[in-house]
Amino acid sequence: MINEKRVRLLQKGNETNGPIIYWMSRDQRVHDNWALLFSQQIALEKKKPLIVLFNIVPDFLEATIRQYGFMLKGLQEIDSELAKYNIPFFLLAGKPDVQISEFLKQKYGSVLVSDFDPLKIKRIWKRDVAREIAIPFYEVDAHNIVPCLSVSDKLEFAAYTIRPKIHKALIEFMDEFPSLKKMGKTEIASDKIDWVKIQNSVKINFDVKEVDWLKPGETSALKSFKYFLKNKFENYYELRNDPSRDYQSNLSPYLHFGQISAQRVALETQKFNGNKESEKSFLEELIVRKELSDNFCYFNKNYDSFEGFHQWAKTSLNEHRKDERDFVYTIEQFEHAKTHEDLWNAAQMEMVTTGKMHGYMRMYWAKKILEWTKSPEDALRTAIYLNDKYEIDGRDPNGYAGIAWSIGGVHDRAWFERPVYGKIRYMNRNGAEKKFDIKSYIGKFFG
Ligand code: FAD
Ligand code: FO1
Repeated sequence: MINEKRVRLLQKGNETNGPIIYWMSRDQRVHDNWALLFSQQIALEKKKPLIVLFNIVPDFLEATIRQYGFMLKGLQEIDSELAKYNIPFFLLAGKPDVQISEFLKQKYGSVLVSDFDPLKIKRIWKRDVAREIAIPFYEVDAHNIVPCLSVSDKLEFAAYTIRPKIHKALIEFMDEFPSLKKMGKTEIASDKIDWVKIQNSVKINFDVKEVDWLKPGETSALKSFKYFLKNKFENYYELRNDPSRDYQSNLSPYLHFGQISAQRVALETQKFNGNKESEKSFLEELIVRKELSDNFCYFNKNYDSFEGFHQWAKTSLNEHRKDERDFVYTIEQFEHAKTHEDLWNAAQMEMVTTGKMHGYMRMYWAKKILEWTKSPEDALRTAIYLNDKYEIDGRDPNGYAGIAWSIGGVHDRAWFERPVYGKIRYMNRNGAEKKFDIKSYIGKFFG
């Protein structure tokens, strides 16, 4: 049975005797998906068919073909995997409130289930859909191990405040997943989806090319994770912050699109029983840091603006608005890696060419944008725009929280005061030089 703390009734309503419908969005996977398992649980209880649908919007937060291509290939795999369980899959395209309400009427849907997402755009989608329907509408947190709304009912200050709350709750929520059951034959035939037509129908930027070093989809996500455990996990602890080496897990694109469950990753990491230091720091990132980002985006509606910073940071940054900037660059100069600094340019080129900048360099990259723009607002706009355009894992709560940490000291503490930064933590090139071989990193991406 699904822990009911994962489930929230968004809106009451009157059930019809039609199918149970799971509107998949954030958690794009068939296995280890609490929202799908919950939908199946009620379908079996009520002896009703189960349908899964996904609605494509043509323009999601600056996303380009790099992200849509990754996502659509993952959805294609879902379509064929669900067929093995007699669960019809439908792909809609357009405004969610129009598409979903239309579909529910057409299919005579009796209950709607969605998955949890703290981003404003998703909450607006759900609000608009709820207005159009009169059947029960649930939301299931399938993304977090400890459901976001169970961890805390308020904005957490930092990792050290949320960590004990998460660790205390892990016992209850780190349970093994039940497997998805095969449904009985249904007369509801899913459409034959023309994936090429869909990919060409989205009006997005096709200049940011898809990447080929990371294969999209649920099967590749699990393979990639097993590879990480076997070949990198041992040294993750001491090498994860070295951008000149490749010792991060590279799971963030898969986690962002929900093609792998963080809970599955945590369960398998514990079973693997590898290097204990690596396990501690990996699970800290995967559970505490990641869930802190959902908490930040859910409870702070200004997660993507200056307003979202703590008072101490706003006051301090305001006091240094007039400070002389040694360099000021436009978005285009940043985008085309045309700054005076080879290390920063290399980080930009890593993101543009691979779609995934190393985690350590993301902090450095964003902080230098604060240093080389006219205002913190300009810095935020630049960082979010570039991050969401080029990172495969962009448009994610982790990104908004990471950028707010770097530019606005969110989840961080005040640092020694200095020009432009005020009390926001400073990072500089010789700090980087002490940590890793910057020549080899620059040579790789800006040689
Ligand atoms: P690993 O080190 O293998 O970590 C495993 C998982 O833990 C990650 O996939 C992620 O889910 C989580 N995690 C790791 N570090 C963090 C962190 N600092 N905050 C929250 N969760 C974390 N992450 C994104 O998913 N999308 C983004 O757009 C994004 N933009 C960022 C921008 C800036 C300026 C900063 C400072 C950080 C950003 N991050 C973002 C967080 C972090 O850098 C990435 O999650 C991480 O580098 C992803 O690589 P990985 O999965 O190989 O990491
Ligand atoms: N979610 C959807 O339900 N429909 C979409 O068309 C869609 C497009 C999309 C493109 C890029 C991207 O990074 C995310 C996208 N998402 C879409 C949202 C995604 O499923 C995640 O839920 C959120 O971005 C993470 O919170």
